Amino acid sequence: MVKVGIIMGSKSDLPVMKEAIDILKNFDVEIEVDIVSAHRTPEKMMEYGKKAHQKGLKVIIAGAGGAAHLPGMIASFTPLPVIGVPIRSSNSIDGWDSVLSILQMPGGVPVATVALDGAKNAGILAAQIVGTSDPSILEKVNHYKEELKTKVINSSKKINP
Ligand code: RP5
Repeated sequence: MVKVGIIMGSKSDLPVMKEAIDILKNFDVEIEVDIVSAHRTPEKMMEYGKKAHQKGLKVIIAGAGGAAHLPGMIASFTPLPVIGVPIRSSNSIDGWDSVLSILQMPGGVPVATVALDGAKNAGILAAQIVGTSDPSILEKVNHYKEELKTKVINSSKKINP
């Protein structure tokens, strides 16, 4: 069953959002991926936001750049947690516009905003959310954390043999 919906405002966002896709596939989390534009397909965005929880999704990752309204607007329609990925897109001044558009949500409508182009962390966070009710995913996240630890310990040993 598909657990995580990954949407983005344009196909030009895909090279960044692919990092979320790849890490979730690595965790064996089932995903669906689509292009949904807040400004260019507003009806599709509304439909997606309203129906996401009925399809069984547990969390939505939404990426957008520039005047990045997609994550916040999706959050306004869905009861699911939304993770926003600000993207340094071709229409972004320097990335700050994307970050602030997603981060500065009004009280009552949260979007869990990751770093600029931080789609990998969005994927990990989504896996962690799914893992709260799926022990096999939780175990994979734990294993991933162990790998991170081992890499640092091995680097340290190389410097201080
Ligand atoms: C945003 O505008 C999209 O999310 C994308 O980051 C940016 C540029 O879109 P394109 O002009 O490349 O389609 O809405």
